[in-house]
Amino acid sequence: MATTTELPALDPLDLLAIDALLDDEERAIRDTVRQFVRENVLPEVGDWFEQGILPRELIGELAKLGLYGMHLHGYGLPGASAVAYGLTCLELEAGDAGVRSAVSVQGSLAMFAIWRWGSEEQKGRWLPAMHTGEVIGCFGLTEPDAGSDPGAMRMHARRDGSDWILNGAKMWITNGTIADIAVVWARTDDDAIRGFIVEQGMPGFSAPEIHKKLSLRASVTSELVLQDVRVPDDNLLPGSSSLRGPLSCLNEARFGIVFGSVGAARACFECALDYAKDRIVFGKPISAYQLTQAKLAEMALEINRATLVALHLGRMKDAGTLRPEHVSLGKMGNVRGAIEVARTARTILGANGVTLEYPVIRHVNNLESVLTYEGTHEVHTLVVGQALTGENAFR
Ligand code: TGC
Ligand code: FAD
Repeated sequence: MATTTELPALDPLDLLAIDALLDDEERAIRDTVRQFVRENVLPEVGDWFEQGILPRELIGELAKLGLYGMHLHGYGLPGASAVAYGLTCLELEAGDAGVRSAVSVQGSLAMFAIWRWGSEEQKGRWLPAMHTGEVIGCFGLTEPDAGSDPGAMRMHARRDGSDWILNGAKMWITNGTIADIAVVWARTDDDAIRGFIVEQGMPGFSAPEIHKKLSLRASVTSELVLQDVRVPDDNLLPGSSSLRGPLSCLNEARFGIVFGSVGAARACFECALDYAKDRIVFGKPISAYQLTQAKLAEMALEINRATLVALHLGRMKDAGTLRPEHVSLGKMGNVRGAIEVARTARTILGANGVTLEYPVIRHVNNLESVLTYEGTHEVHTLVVGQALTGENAFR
């Protein structure tokens, strides 16, 4: 083994030198997004969170960077690797989960649904415009009475000549109010579950914003209300007729969260480490106390573990060997770990841990949504449990 004097210096923010496992292109994309977040998100995101807004201009800036649908190919889309997309999610969520959500929902949910299950005509019409941010999409699966169990959905689509008539409501839909199109999943009379592209302005369709959230405040969350909305058959996604359709899209967005949650954890760790070195209590920086060092060591351990898991899953996705069960394991572990890191960071900051002057409480609150959306911790636990035992314990 080389002596420590021959080895490169330790980087506290990359203790295991995981950076060396990335290639030049992955590093370049990561650095570009990190710089963007430093310049365009971090200076203002505390105010956005306080005001409960996500500025429209930011949505345009993310498009200019080419992030919407960046991991999809064809139709003028970049076709970046899964790892590059994951690192992008990580850097965006180091800014704020709401910003990562904007990119996840557009690229991994709305665009992916059309890319995977749409007709050639739909793909050509919508995907290029969604990549440039000209068209914003949302993804409506959850309903007031059907969240973890989307098979219980009540949204109904009935055939009427060459059209469909949709009735029902979706709940907790990211970007609903600002979206130009909504991918809405509905049950048809043959008991199939099908996806429809519902366009803003179609009579009977409204998307009121949900207020009073104390989490993911820098993100628009909405209800989708459909009352006798007439949708032409051309807007039916022809490729999917069961829950497999929407669930396949969730795999994509969940994958982004496996990486994204590491970003939130890293941001909290970085803040807590700096704070601990500067904060003098009982005559010494709190970083000099064993209890603080134990907290920092546990945080570093978790972040390095979670980064390696994310990278491993990313490599598997690029190799075509990633299964939904792998994504569930990654989402479960990395979001839980990020919450532990964020809450520990909050304790290191003392009272400053509860103000938006620092990023930590924002991430703590955001991670409560991340724990719940894209499949709750319990749902992923049962997916993994079923993979281990062969027993379905959902029902
Ligand atoms: P089940 O009978 O197991 O399966 C029905 C059909 O779906 C297939 N399938 C999958 N296909 C692809 N990927 C997956 N992960 C799949 N899981 C199941 C399955 O093979 C079957 O196919 P087929 O061809 O035989 O019809 O379905 P179930 O009703 O028992 O439900 C299973 C369960 C509970 C795991 C699933 O429904 C689930 O994942 N529930 C959680 C719902 C959820 O995650 N919702 C998220 C909404 S979107 C969101 O939160 C966006 S947040 C904003 C952001 O991302 O930033
Ligand atoms: P429920 O399903 O009612 O679950 C309540 C509790 O019961 C949870 O703890 C759950 O884990 C537990 N539970 C459920 N089933 C079982 C079981 N079998 N065994 C043990 N425990 C169980 N949805 C979309 O479609 N599109 C979006 O863009 C979107 N964006 C969102 C943005 C935000 C900010 C939030 C908070 C949510 C968003 N969602 C979106 C909705 C999200 O996906 C759902 O909230 C989530 O799937 C859980 O559904 P629920 O809230 O109805 O909880």
